[in-house]
Amino acid sequence: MNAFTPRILFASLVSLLLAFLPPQAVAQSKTLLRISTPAVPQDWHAKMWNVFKESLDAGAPGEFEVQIYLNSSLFKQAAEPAALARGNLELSTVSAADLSRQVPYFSVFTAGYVLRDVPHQQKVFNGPIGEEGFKQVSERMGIKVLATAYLGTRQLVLREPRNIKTPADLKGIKLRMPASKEWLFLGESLGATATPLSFGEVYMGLKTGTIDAQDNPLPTVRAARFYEVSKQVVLTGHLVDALFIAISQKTWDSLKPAQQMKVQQAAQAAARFNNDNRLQEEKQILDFLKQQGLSINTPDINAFRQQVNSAYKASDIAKSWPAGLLERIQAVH
Ligand code: KDO
Repeated sequence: MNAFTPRILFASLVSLLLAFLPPQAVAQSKTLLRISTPAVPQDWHAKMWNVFKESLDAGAPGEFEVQIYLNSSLFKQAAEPAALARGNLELSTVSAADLSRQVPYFSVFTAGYVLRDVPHQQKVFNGPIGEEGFKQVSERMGIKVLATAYLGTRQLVLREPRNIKTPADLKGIKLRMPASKEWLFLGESLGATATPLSFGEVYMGLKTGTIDAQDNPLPTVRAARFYEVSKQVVLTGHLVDALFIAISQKTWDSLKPAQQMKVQQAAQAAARFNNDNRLQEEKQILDFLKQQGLSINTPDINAFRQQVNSAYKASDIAKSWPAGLLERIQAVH
């Protein structure tokens, strides 16, 4: 035993105690809100969390300590919902695929060519359809959805250019998708060979050629610098993608009503910031990608839509959709 041992022991004991205390107790007067996301710093859905923090600091000064963890540095991609449910994490964004395992209602939103465009997406999620789904999420998953952020419209991006007009032209292409049944089915429905990989590994996958392609909204292609290791964009526009800003139900229930209101407002401000900037960027991004040397391929969207629709119709995935939900979504104008 050397002279430092007791001090080290004491420090370890303190960290151990802190780890077992509820987050609220750590900062006595302040409620700790930790945010975990796979988003890279330059992406709008990373930057929106600064807006969340600023809004909360201004609306409820001294009441919250907001800590933002980007690049999946706190929880792995897709591990966030379970962490939120257990109260091990306070805030994150969750995708429709993340929700659909426990709430099949959301599975329909993982399908290609269901949501037409951004106004359609926002109307659906901010109206009775969204309300009904989010209620199920809070009851079954212990997660409260605070706002819907537009992640962008997903396009295919290839490391080597090909002439892609119809789904048949994607045959044999190793298309990276996030690792879940719903995402992989979407990739297969487009005609490609879907390969699961986490977001953090996509850049290297493209660089080394372990994958031929990936799909993401184009602002993310810029933010994560995927354009450096890609040569072609194929404008399939197959998914008008959303991320739901979500808080652990345990955290939410521990807040006073006035604090809940401030948190809700901060989440809405963050979503607005993300949505406005992303939409603006999507309008100009093809110029940027062309300047980076990528070619832009416009495929036969109807051929993709038809193939994707019939693949879903015949699938087990669609069997889990509540009767009439797809038609209700389509009827929103
Ligand atoms: C991705 O892994 O392709 C994806 O776009 C899926 C989304 O649901 C979301 O997890 C997103 O990555 C991350 O936030 C990183 O941008």
